Amino acid sequence: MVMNMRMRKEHGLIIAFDMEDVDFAANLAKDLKGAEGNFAIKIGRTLEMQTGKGIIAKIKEFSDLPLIYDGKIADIPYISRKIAEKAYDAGADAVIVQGFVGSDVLNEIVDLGLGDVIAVVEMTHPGSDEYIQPVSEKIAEMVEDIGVDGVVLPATRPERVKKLVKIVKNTYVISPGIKAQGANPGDAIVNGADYEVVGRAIYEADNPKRAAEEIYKEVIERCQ
Ligand code: 6CN
Repeated sequence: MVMNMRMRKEHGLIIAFDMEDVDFAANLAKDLKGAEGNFAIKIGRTLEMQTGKGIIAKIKEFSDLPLIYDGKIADIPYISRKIAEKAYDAGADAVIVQGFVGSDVLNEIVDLGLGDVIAVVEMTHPGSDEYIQPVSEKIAEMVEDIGVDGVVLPATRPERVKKLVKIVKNTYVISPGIKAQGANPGDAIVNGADYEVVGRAIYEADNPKRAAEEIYKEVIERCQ
């Protein structure tokens, strides 16, 4: 049985592993061991689809950083629980679940008690305004009542981060959208987020480890 690491409410950078090259991913995980900063790794579906859930165990073998499985789970409670169980069993410390699917799905995963549950409250892309944003305050209230561990809020809309963090007082906030989607390092953290999430700007950089350290430094400097 793999022990799961709980994440804390503190400043840090989550590196999105959305690359398709499994060896590159494993090497980056190894490289990040000595990196200067507070990091976690988020494994996305594009990487998972290369090998299946085994990629979670493989990255865990090479890394001592917290591992988040970003399946953006959004199914009926029974199926959602199964997906989360498999991810935790493979070594994920946290799983990401869509908040809009409703409280029964979130409760089902929280009740497993196998690791952190991170709920998506509002997304970074323009289409998030169409259906999610009009209800995201209600989603935030619902996930706060349930007692999830973390939430996703959009760094691409810092004013939304500022507003929504007031509702999700007891969870840590992770915010994607930095660089490739237009937000600047620090935009979410200065508005109350705890972690910023960066993918392409790190794994597509010439030196991904150095890019991670530099972006981390930029983020932290903005909150001092
Ligand atoms: O820095 P990039 O734009 O390359 O990657 C952003 C990462 C991706 O893994 C994407 O799936 O953050 C994730 N993400 C999430 C929610 C959201 O609203 N927008 C995102 O970009 C999550 N989790």
